[in-house]
Amino acid sequence: MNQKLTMALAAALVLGTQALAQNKTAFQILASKKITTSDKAMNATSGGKVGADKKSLSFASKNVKLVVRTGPDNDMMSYRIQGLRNPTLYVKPGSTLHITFANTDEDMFHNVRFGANKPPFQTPLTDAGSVGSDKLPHTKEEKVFGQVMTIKAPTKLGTYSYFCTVKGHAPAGMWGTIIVH
Ligand SMILES: [Cu+2]
Repeated sequence: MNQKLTMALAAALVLGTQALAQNKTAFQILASKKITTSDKAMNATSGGKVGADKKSLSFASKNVKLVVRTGPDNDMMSYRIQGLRNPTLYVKPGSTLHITFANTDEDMFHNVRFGANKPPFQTPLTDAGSVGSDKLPHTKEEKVFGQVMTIKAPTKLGTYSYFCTVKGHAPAGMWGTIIVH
């Protein structure tokens, strides 16, 4: 084998290994669809087991249902999941997350993204390296804009985040932790 070919093969091997390593720590989006929903529908439970401190939700099954809405008027820079504020989510490696997200805010755009980003979140925070919803418009009369997504959690154990990439939102508190354990 000539030297050029050997080097090209070695480079390909390195790239392949990196891609594999990235996949293990990355969330992957499998499906996504925009919906319109109602404020009331977004109070549905996610079916997680609430932690003793009421700050976490644990999911034993690898099929995780998450209903994620934005915070109320007096706490707009936050999420609510199963009534909890920015709860820490405990999921199994490689879980399939069936997420319904809706922006129930009356005057701001929001999204929810999942990634390896960690606080403090830099401004501007981009969508690069994370998956999740588009920036969804605020409610219009009774109409609530949402997105239904199927997202695969990383297979590598670790601490990841969910957050809003609208400028200034994550640094202001619009984020939570998701732990793959
Ligand atoms: Cu936001």
